[in-house]
Amino acid sequence: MERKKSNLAVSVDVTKSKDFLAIIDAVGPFVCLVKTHVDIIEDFDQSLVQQLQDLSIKHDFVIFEDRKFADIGNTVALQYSSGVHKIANWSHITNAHPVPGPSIISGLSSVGLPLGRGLLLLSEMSTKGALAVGSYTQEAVRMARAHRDFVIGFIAQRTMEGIGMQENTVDKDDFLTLTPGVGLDAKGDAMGQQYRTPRQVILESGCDVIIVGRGIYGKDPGLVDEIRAQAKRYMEAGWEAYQDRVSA
Ligand code: BMP
Repeated sequence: MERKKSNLAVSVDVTKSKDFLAIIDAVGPFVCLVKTHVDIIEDFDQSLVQQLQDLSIKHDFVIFEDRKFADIGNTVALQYSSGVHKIANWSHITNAHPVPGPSIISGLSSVGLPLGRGLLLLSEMSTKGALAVGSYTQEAVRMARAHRDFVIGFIAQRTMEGIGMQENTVDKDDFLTLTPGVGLDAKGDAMGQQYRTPRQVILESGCDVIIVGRGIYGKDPGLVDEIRAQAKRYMEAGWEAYQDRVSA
């Protein structure tokens, strides 16, 4: 993030590998991270993974497969390491719902730790009516604190710093907060998504990274110049809000 002066992550939720790679190559210079949902790609094969890794090196970004694991330890270890996608082989970080309890972290870390991978826990969600609130969020943060060797942060709507801690605790967290539900032009979509601006997310809510999908690639993945311009716009808005937060 510091090297590229970017706290922008782009979520590339398209179904064709040609569009997927074209968007990533266009936004690459502006992002610290690319977030994927490889299970929506219709023509997925292992060569796509190789090309994604090449782009990650070319543009210096981290790869995050947004897999949202949510099962027992034994099952998530298999889903993470095996199957068609073999996520652990190529995705630097992935994420999990804390709903099964700490065993989900043990299962995933048995695969990911030896490979130097990291995990994000979903302690909140951006959607209307989300159930990840209150004590659920607090327990997610406690789970993360108990597994600092593998958990590097959260998908959440605000910083999780200090949540669930006793008052006067001197212990400080050092987790990242990556936040989806970010848009400069829309307030939401027709399926419950809710958007806030980079300023609200980074400056007011103390998050670190903005995750932007449709706000950048829009409706037509072929408009590469427009996608590049939007990526630059979101990168500048995110970084300016971050600079304002750290200098406040
Ligand atoms: P968009 O900016 O187009 O709404 O996309 C948001 C992305 O972030 C999607 O890939 C979605 O799966 C993900 N996401 C989210 O929107 N809210 C959450 O709480 C967690 C997510 O992973």
